[in-house]
Amino acid sequence: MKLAKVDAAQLAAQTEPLAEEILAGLRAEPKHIAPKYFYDRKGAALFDAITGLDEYYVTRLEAAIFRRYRSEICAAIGAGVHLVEPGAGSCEKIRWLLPDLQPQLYTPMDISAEHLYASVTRLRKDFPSLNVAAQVCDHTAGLRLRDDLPDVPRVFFYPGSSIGNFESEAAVDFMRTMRSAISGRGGLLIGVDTKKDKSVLHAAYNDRAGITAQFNLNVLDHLNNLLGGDLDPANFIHVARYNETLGRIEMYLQSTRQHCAVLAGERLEFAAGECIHTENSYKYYPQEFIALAQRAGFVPQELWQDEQAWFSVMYFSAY
Ligand code: AVJ
Repeated sequence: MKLAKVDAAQLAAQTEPLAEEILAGLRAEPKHIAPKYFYDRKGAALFDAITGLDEYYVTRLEAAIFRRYRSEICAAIGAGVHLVEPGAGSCEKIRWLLPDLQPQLYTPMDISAEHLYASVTRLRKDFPSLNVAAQVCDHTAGLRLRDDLPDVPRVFFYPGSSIGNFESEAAVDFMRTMRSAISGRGGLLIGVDTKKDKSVLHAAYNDRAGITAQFNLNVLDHLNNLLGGDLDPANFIHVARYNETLGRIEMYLQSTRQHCAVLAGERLEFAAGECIHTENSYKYYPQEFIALAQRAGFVPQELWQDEQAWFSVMYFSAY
């Protein structure tokens, strides 16, 4: 099967820096920046470093679950599917399923064309018989699937508890969007972080080496580069706390002093102690998450967890 590359115009339209969106968030009260802006080249590298931290159990446990239950997971999905991975980034996690799972086609999606094509090149080298049709797409703004894709069962792969970045209602909406992109047999394989002791969560987002702090602060450099600006990371500190009521980690950049900055030609004022909300990371008990997926039209099939039930991998079918 040969599929043409994404054309340049489509690519440009989808990756255009969203100055208005970003400025609207920084004019708002409280100020906020969407977590997708963490991932410039440096941010992606910092996130990779986070996944290797002792305190960040998320990636380690998810990988262990996939190692231990790979054959069950592949059996639940079945062979010959079209696997679609929104926000695939480095395309590392699909390797957990290969070569056991024999998809007909793999569609990694990412907001960064550069990152995506580099990842796909590496993947093709290691799995030359895998059909890959990559797609540049900001999946938080809607799924754009090409219409020249084969008519085989479509299975979405959304690992890493990326779903935790959405507010719960938005998570249902996003799952509904995936659900409606499945026409026949198909499903959703998803990794979800679980509610657990507050101290464990706190440590995972406040690591001793300060990598999460660097990751959070880097968003300012990314915005400066993207839009032209002088947001100074030295004026902010990293704050991450678990909001028990809402069941989510909240990350902020807190201004340590009153100051002004310019971004995309606009003057922004920061009071001493003022926070920019940069990320939510929702945690769900499996039953809570299953209820959300059901509201999106998915049917629960399987649940795999580590021994401590700190992380969950779930498979839902579309029917
Ligand atoms: C990629 C959204 C799953 O919420 O744990 C890690 C991002 N932020 N440390 C998470 C993140 C700070 C991560 N997700």
